[in-house]
Order: sequence, then structure tokens, then C-alpha cells
Amino acid sequence: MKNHNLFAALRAAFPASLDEVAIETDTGLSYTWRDLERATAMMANLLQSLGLPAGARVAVQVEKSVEAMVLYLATLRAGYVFLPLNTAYQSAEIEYFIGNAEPSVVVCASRNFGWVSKIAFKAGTQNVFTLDEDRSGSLLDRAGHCSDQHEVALKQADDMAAILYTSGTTGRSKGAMLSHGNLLSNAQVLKDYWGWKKGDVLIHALPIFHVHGLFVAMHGALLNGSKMIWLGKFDPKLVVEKLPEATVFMGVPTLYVRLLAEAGLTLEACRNMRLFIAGSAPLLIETFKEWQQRTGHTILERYGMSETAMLTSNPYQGGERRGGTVGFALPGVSLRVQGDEGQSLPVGEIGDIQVKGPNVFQGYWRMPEKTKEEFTADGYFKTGDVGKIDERGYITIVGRSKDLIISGGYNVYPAEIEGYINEMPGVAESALVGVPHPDFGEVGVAVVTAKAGVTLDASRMLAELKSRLANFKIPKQCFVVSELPRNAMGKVQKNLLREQHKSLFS
Ligand code: MCA
Ligand code: AMP
Repeated sequence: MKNHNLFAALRAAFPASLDEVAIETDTGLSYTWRDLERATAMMANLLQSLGLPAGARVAVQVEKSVEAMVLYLATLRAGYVFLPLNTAYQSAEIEYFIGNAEPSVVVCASRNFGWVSKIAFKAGTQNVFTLDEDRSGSLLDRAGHCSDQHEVALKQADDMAAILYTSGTTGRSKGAMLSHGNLLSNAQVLKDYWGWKKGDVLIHALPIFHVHGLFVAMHGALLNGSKMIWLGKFDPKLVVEKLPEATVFMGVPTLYVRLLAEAGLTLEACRNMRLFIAGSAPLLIETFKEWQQRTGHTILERYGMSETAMLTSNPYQGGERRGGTVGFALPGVSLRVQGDEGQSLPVGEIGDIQVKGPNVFQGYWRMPEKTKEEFTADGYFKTGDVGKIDERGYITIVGRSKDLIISGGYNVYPAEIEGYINEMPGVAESALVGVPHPDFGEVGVAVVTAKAGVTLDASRMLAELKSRLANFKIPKQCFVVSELPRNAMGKVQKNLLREQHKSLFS
């Protein structure tokens, strides 16, 4: 029987000579392909020695490191389900994810062990390990005693490989269940579409707890047996310094904006580069053009979601990369634009983007009703993005029907932040809107009204939020007003608030 385990496909792509360098880090470490083979085997053996149930979740909130990547690969290899968590999440957020996913294993930074283990044990997790970015922690101590021989667990294409939490427009986050087949099919399509070739070297500068850094970038390099230059954190100076040694770079628009501020970003620095890819948030046309002028390279913009991995891409070759568009539906992806009555719209008309394909997820974890709501009767997933397709087939995203702010490539769901603000004493109601920001593309601004007779202190409210939520979710400003604008139906007119505050940061 064929093994559909994603790790098996990635492993098969390792170069024949396992002593070649697979990863060089910004801390001066170097890992060979053999190191990855052995380390994933040892960690997979550790996981399998724990007697976990089939389909067990391994929840991970650790700083970026090669060992954290090994943990991801080992989880696949051992046949369990990887659940990455943003390091910015604080206790209330972690409590929800762990309570909802009921992981059998939790791995956290040692400095967080106290509070994370308390949450995990309360939720019934039996195994809590630590892993730090300096290669210390109980996970590696334990794995160090395990055999470096391991047979990759047998998996079907639709077996779950990962759960990625993505917030909803209402209520709490939903865990998008992605299968081995979802992830592998997408990685294979991107390998061909982006022309990955022998000798490619990727600068990996993104976090590894979301689709972009964990799947798109990492699978891309691994499936091509390509070396990665591994940066623990995005540092524009270091990226520019490393560009001559690389051929491929991937980033959210904020990374491109910050790189453009570096004087060292020149044609000469980019002389060996083959491809710059952007996504996760809209790339401004000014950034696209300035990049072309400064580097001689045309950024390739693509579009995707946690629920679907990559959906569309501008062409690598054989066509123009058009700024402001996200290109064409990828091979195997069926994408359509629908009107309010569920009718297919003609070329150029704006409507809801819906997709189908082998990359589309298996549903939301333990939310069959929510899952059903997000699919059409004929099996298309409703992305919540609004766009159009031109006569040449290029897709442009013009907005979102979901109330979502994308800030520096991270998603902020207004409903979640408003929920926290509304619970604060003295608050009558609140609205969070996204406004343009030169660095993060878009940031949240809160507008709040007070209960009768109460005086609210905006900066104290922000400080209170900061103590409870991931830092990127904190509104960059908070205004206390006497009332929120409403339409005839009584609905808050966020468009008016957005308009009113659009120049705050420009
Ligand atoms: C940091 N801050 C932010 C953000 N990041 N504020 C708003 N939005 C952000 N994204 C704030 C912090 O709250 C803090 O504020 C201050 O900036 C410094 O924090 P620090 O962590 O030092 O910031 P940084 O290291 O400069 O980080 C900026 C960053 C990072 C490098 C752009 O946000 C980043 O790595 N973004 C990439 C996200 C990503 O990988 N997205 C892919 C999602 P204070 O000092 O007030 O506390 S995958 C996806 O979307 C799909 C499927 C797709 O298509 O790819
Ligand atoms: P996530 O929930 O993190 O998976 O974010 C997915 C959302 O990011 C999509 O639904 C889009 O709204 C947005 N997105 C991703 N790539 C792009 C892009 N190139 N341009 C505009 N929006 C994008």
C-alpha cells in the first residue's frame, strides 16, 4: 500500500548525498540532510514511545528554531497531528486552543512551562515538554535517548496532518484540519509552478506557526532538496547580507517594505536571486513597482488561506506578473466568483471567491455545523474574500466579506477584540476597524463608547488588552466617542469609521 505520509514525500526529496548542508542558521549552525533524517527519527521515536492515541495532537508554542522544525517533521513522521501556536499568544488564547484541541502532547518554551503546563494538565494533556531556541529543553533531552532508526508511519491521503487555528467573524477560533494529501498536493503544485530547481537556496525569514513559513516556504525547499538559510527572526539587514547566497525569498508585504528601507538592497545584492514571492496580505502596487526599480526583479504575488494553503499565483514564467493581482488559480484549483444570489458572475464583476480542489481542508475541528456553513451545496469553500477575474484570467482581491484585519501578515478578528473591550467595566460598546499603515499595511483602531456617567481612559484600556491578548492584536489607537455611527438597520457603519481614521498613520 502506498504511504501518503507527507514526511515520506519530503524525505524522498532529500539529496542522495545526505552529507550536503540542508540548513545554515543565523547563529552559525549548520545541519546536514543526515542530521534532519536522524533528528526527525529520534523525535518520532520519542513521540511514539509515549503511547499516544491515533490522531493525537501535538500542540507547539516555541520560538523558531531548526529543532522546532524537526518537531513538526517528526510529528508527521510519527503519524500524529501538528498544532502550531503563535508565540505571541497569551494564557487566555492558549487556554482556548488547548481546551479545544485536547492535545496529547504540549511543547512550550521553558520560561512559559509554569503556566502552560497548568493549562495543559487541566485539559487532560499528559505530556508537556520544553524546547528553547538554544537547543535546550526536556524534549531534546528525551529524544536524545531514542533510536535514530524509524520507519515512517503509514498514512492515507485524507488523514489529518495539522490543525491550524483561524479565527471566525463571530465567536472563537476554528481549527482548520489539513490532511497529508492537502499539504502534499499543494507543495507539489507549487514546486512545478514556481520552477524550483537544483541549486535553489531559500532564505527562510518567516515565523513557522502559520501557513506561509511552515508550509509554503518550508515544504518548498524540502520538496526540492534545497538548502535553507534560516533566520530565527526577520532582520532586513541580515536578509540583504544573505541575498547573494540565495535564489528564492518569500515574505509578507511588511517584509518587502522593510527591505526597501535598506540602502544595501541593490541590483548587485540580488544578482543571484531567481524569485521573490509575496503573500498573506495585499501587496501595495507602490511596493511592487519600487521593488522592480531597485532590484530588477518582479515580485510574484500569490494568495492563499489556512483552510486551503495556496490557491492562486502570478506566473513564474510564460506570462506577466501583474502587480495588484494574485494571478491565476493554481493547477487543480477550481476558483469562481459568485454573486449574492449564488449566480456565477461574468468577467470583471465583483463577487465572493469560492474554491474547490485537493488542497481544500477537511473541515473545522469538532465543528461540523460551521464546516457545513462554509461550503456551498456543490462543494465549494467560501473564502470570505471578495474579488474579480479579468478577461485574461487574472484574479484581483478587492476586499473581504469577512470582518478581518490583516496586520503585517497576521490576522486580527475585530469580533474577538471587541468582545474583550465590551467586557471592560464602563464600556457600552466598541468597534474595531482596520486603517492603512505604512509598515504593517493595515492596523486596528478601536472606537469605544462609555456607559452613562462613566469616563473611560483609552490608554488604560489598551494596557488592559495588552495584558491579555497577543501583541499584534492590540489596536494601535483607541478613541472614546459619544456614539458609533449606525445605518437605518441599527448596524454600526464601520466603513464610516474607517474613512474617518484612514489618514491616522499616513
Ligand atoms: C509585531 N507588531 C505588530 C505586528 N508584528 N503589530 C501589528 N501587526 C503585526 N504583524 C508589534 C508588536 O505588537 C510590538 O508592539 C512591536 O510591533 C514589535 O514587536 P516585534 O515582535 O519585535 O515585531 P517584529 O519582529 O518587527 O515583527 C514584525 C513582523 C512580524 C516581522 C512583520 O509581524 C511577522 O513576522 N509577520 C509575518 C506574519 C506571517 O508569517 N504571516 C503569514 C500567515 P509593542 O512594542 O507595542 O508591543 S499565513 C497566511 O496568512 C496565509 C495562509 C498566506 O496566504 O500565507
Ligand atoms: P489566514 O486566515 O491567515 O489563512 O489568512 C487568509 C487570508 O489572507 C485570505 O482569506 C485573504 O484575505 C488574505 N490573503 C492571503 N494572501 C493574500 C494576498 N496575496 N492578497 C490579499 N489578501 C491575501
